[in-house]
Amino acid sequence: MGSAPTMVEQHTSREDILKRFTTIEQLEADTEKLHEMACAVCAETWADRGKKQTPHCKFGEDGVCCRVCSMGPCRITPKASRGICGADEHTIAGRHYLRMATAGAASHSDHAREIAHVLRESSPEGNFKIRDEAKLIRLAKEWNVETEGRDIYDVAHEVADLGLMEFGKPFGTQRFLKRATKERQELWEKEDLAPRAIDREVSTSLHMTHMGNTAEAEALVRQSLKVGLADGYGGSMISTLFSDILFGTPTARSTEGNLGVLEHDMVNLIVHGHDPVFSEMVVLASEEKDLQDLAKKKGAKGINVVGLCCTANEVAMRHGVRMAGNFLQQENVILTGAVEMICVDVQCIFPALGPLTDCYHTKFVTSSPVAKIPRSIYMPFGPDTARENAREIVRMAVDNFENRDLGKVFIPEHKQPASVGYPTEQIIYELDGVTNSHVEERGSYRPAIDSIKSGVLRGAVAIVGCNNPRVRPDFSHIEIMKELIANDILIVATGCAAQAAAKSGLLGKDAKFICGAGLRRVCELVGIPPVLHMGACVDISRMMLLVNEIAGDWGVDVTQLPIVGCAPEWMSEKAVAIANYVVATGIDTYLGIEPQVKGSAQMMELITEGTRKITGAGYIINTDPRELVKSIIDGIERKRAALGI
Ligand code: SF4
Ligand code: MSK
Repeated sequence: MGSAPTMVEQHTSREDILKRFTTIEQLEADTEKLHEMACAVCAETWADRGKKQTPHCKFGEDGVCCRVCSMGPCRITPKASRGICGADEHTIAGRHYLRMATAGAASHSDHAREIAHVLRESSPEGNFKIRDEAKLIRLAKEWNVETEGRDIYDVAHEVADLGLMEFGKPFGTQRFLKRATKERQELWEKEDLAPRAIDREVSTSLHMTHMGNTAEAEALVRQSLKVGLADGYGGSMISTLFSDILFGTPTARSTEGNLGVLEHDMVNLIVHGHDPVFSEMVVLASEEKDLQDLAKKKGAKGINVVGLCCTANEVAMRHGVRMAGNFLQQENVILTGAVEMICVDVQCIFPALGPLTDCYHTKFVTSSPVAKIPRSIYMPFGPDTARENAREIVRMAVDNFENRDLGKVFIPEHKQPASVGYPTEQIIYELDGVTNSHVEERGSYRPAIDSIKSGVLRGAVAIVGCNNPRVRPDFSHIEIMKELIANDILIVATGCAAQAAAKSGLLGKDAKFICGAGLRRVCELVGIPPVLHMGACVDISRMMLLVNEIAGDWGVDVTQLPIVGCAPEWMSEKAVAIANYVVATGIDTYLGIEPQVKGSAQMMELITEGTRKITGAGYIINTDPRELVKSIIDGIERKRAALGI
């Protein structure tokens, strides 16, 4: 249980409390100072390249440039309303949108496939073991795998095989669709949105968008929803659940966030990317005594592994590893001059890290054939050799400590305490504590539902996605979160949005002092922060499970819940896949960056209103964060009014 506020806390003004957080201006000042240092060593940053790319190509921004065949490229202009084949702006923008969703679904799902293969290779003596047997057994039973009297690894291998079949099975739809409410399952069936094998939906989407196939915008939007669902209830859900089985289901733990987690007197090793198979091993290797001793022999106090982007989320919530920051912080860590190595696996890795690390002593290690990058050291990483690979990587970082150039070092001091690791199980366990003080009996959604019904909590928002130089980076994340919690709206956060919260201090328990009275009471009763860290991008599948279970317990459809999604600064194709499965689940999704379909009135209508007629939800787009947050609050209040609460 959380503690009541002390007398001091009760009498501290909101202004004083706000001083405990790192402001956007402080974050920007740190970045500016680091960018000045980049200039001094002739290194280029995203800000320099961004200037050279501005203004952006209007055809690309509007989604009306097509190059899917070599008769083109074709652009839609006032004097050319169709491409050479006759495709109009709706077809061109729609095809591009579906291709984005497809690339996103393929990326999450290929990540999942790797993890399924690792589960298949798991063994008691091997590098990868089963850490959450109970979750494995529950999943085995759900999938009708015999568990009685069997070795746990035999069960794991059969579950892994079934998981792998989800990618290519010739018949049937995704197994995890059954985790949605009955209403959703029926709707997906009726609307032909229930995804078949993941690879089938990816292939069909690419087939549909090949020259000379689908030209109807609505059909392209419908397939975007379907391929999105193949990600959300296929690839992402498999990835999340299999990771929990292999590495343990996360639990609440304390850590810190922002560049101040780098240490002057330690070997700083950054893990960046998405796949926990890689980062888990590096973290474990860094704890081995001989490597720690080697670091001391080299003059360091030890090895400081810190995370970046979604890898930060993965290792923070399972090990408490500290988090250096989000997507646009990846160059900043190098610019501190204090990083011996940045090692990466897949997704969201700037190719710029190659030339940038050349300006410093930092070693840049890539590990996956999926993400080979010029001017990196490529060290392939496999399940059989994982421990040796990881030890080699750590040893290389340690050896590099003596090459640090102290004249180039500047570590900004800002860092904030953060509570991380709130998967579905932990959230419901904590929220059940609002009315149930018997720890061992907790596990019901009723108290959470009752808190929303009574208005103590007005609702919940899932804030997800990247940060993006098209807007003021992190500003929207931080300002929207502050405004929502001040209005008694609980936040669950993943990905780089969660990292923005960590950098500012909003994942810390002090954030309760800037909440509305209702949310603050909940936070104090159960000892949670008002922004709950739920994990990486693939863990948005956890959010889908949470809303489906709450809707099921409440006895309403998901569309009726005062729960919405928000991606204020999204940038990646994965975000398009995510937004599609969130909307397909019946959850309104508020976007702060416009999808690149503005040149098609039909597409704009379809993604904001058209999907509502199919799934009951759509996008609400506003590039002004203050207006965006106001529309979120209004949307939640409208849903409450419709429910009569
Ligand atoms: Fe042009 Fe049609 Fe080819 Fe696209 S598919 S490049 S619009 S001819
Ligand atoms: S890492 S997809 S920048 S959230 Fe998942 Fe961050 Fe967006 Fe990559």
